[in-house]
Order: sequence, then C-alpha cells, then structure tokens
Amino acid sequence: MAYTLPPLPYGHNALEPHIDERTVRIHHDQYHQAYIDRVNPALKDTIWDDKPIEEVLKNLASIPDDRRRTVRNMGGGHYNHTLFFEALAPSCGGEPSGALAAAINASFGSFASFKEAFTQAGAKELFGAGWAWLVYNGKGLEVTLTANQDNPISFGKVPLLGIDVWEHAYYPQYLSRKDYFEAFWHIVNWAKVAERFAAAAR
Ligand code: MN3
Repeated sequence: MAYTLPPLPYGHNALEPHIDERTVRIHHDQYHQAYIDRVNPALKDTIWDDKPIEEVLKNLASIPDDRRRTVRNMGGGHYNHTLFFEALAPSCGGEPSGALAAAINASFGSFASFKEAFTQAGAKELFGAGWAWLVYNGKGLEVTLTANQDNPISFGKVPLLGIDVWEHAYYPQYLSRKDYFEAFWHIVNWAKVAERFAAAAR
C-alpha cells in the first residue's frame, strides 16, 4: 500500500502572515510529495510495504541494507512533514493547557523556558538541515534535535511537536531562523500536540 500525500487540514494561504502561501505550496505540494514519491519504491516488495510509516521508522535496522538509507531519508521526510503540517493551524498559538501544560512545567519549569530551550536548540545549536522537537521520553518531556529527515521515533522517543529547520521551510520569507521560530509560535495547534501527548503518556 503506497503512501499518499495527506491533504493540508487548512488552505494554502491559511497560515499567512506567519508562513506565506508560496512557502506552504512549495513545501507541502512539492517537497512532501517528493519524499512520498521516493519512499514508496524503496518499500515496494518488502514486508514493510503495507506498514504504517511509524512502524517502518522504528525498525530501520530491519530494512534491507540497499534500501535503508532511502527509507530513512525519504520515509523520515514523509513522516516528519505529516507531523509538521497537522500540528499547525491558523489563528492558533497561545499556550497549551491541561496535562500537557503541567508536563511542560514539570520538565522545563515554565512554558517560557520551554520556548527558550526549543528556540535555542533549533535556531542556534542545530547546524545544517534538520528538525527541532518536543518529545516524550517515557518519563517526561525534552527538546531534541535530529539531522536531515531523522525522527526521534527511530531513537525510542515520541515526537509531539516538530519544526522543520530546512531552509525550504522558511527561506526566503525569513532570512533568520530566529524570526521563523518567533512566527511559528503563532500557528502551533496545541490541541493536536496535547492529543499526541495523551496518546504517548497513557
Ligand atoms: Mn521540509
């Protein structure tokens, strides 16, 4: 069963002005589609062909040697972009509430400290292309980075919120990662992130 591009849960211009329509069109319709177009043939005729992408990425060591690199990069790209776009929404932002807010406070001290740690990691420490994540590690929450299209799920952690820090995600609308991260907080769908946390921590 080949993967297909999940439709955006909002219009291409819905994240304006924080992420402009042109960036969303290229990022979703072209880049995300391209990862799917490249992972599908790599899984064809393997036992992983009809498995959810999460399961594939948790078992990269079991992928045949000659396909592992493609599956890691392109399958990771498919999964990461699915997580990314579905955790954004127009007119969102604000702060999480309930159990997720409590977990953020327990792990980082406050929501402001979490934002600072996330921005510091993704906008400053990450060298080159990759992702910054809020993850559940089985006990609490942490901020982690992955290079390229790797995903924390391959390293035993559950991704709750990810920001794409490849230049295609923000350039040329934003010339600095810091400005992109500031815009990002206006469009985070915390209800979706809380849903992921509830599923991971139950
Ligand atoms: Mn991307």
